Amino acid sequence: MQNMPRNTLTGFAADLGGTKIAAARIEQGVVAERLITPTDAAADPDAQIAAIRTLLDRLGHASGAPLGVAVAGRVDSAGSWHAVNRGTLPAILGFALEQALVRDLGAATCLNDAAAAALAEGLFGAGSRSNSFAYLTVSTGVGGGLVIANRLIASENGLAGHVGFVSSRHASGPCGSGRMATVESIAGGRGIAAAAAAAGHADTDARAVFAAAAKGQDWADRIIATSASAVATLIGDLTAILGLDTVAMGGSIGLAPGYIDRARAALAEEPALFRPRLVPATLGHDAPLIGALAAHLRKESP
Ligand code: ADP
Ligand code: BMX
Repeated sequence: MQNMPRNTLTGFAADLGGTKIAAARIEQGVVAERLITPTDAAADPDAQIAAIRTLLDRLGHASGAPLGVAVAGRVDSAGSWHAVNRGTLPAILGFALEQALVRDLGAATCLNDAAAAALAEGLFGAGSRSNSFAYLTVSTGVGGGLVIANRLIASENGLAGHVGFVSSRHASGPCGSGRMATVESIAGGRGIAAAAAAAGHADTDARAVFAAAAKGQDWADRIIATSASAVATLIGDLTAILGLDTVAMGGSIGLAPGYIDRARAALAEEPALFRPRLVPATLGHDAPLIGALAAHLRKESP
């Protein structure tokens, strides 16, 4: 990607996902301080901005300081924010996010969380030497960002890269996007929790399913194996479309111990041509934060 020295990144970033909001003060490309709070998934956009602002205030953000904001959901070219999965963020139905951030915080750029992470990994991480790169987050949902021939793929409606909404032979139920049997509906955190409930374990989130699998519980192990298989099939499909050479995995599920090994084992069943290099995100949980600030600074001085 276009050269941007990592040490030129100084400012603030926020990352609003379906489960948690993270905010950070970034100095010379490194997260110097980070705060995390749970997402109130049902909250309206003004309340979401207020939650971000509370964290930024505590980090010493002053109006007009460089700020990148990564959010779950699509952000269109006018800076409006829409949930694609209405089950995850039901009150985000088209809101002028960039305008509101600039009004409340002085300066900001916003983009999808997985797109931000893909940008960061493409510039500074696992994708920096790749010609055809995908970042996948397995978290509340399954998100994606694509960096092909050194460009982050974007569409005017902000939907490009939403790879979690691809159909999956591992899935069968409805998805909050309105589609049926998507990768996200079986492999993401909400899908894992739904599978646990269907197996008789109500009120069990994905983290608890991983804990049960670690204790040797078969029902939990099967659910995680299905998630990893669905993600591996998605990687094979994306490779057929885009000729991927490298995929980086992020998100609390993607980075959970053992998950990437399961995905690699499932990917090993694909023919070699459909098997890109699969690695954990080099920047780990910092990727969306670093990418959001990078997007802002690139926009300010392209
Ligand atoms: P967000 O989706 O808000 O970006 P995360 O990347 O933390 O947030 O993903 C949230 C999902 O990850 C939830 O479904 C949660 O249960 C699950 N999770 C969080 N921590 C872990 C963990 N240590 N192991 C497995 N799953 C986890
Ligand atoms: C969903 C979708 C994406 C997002 C991805 C990861 C919504 C609300 N979210 O596919 O926009 O990038 O989840 O988000 O439509 P996270 O909440 O898992 O971090």
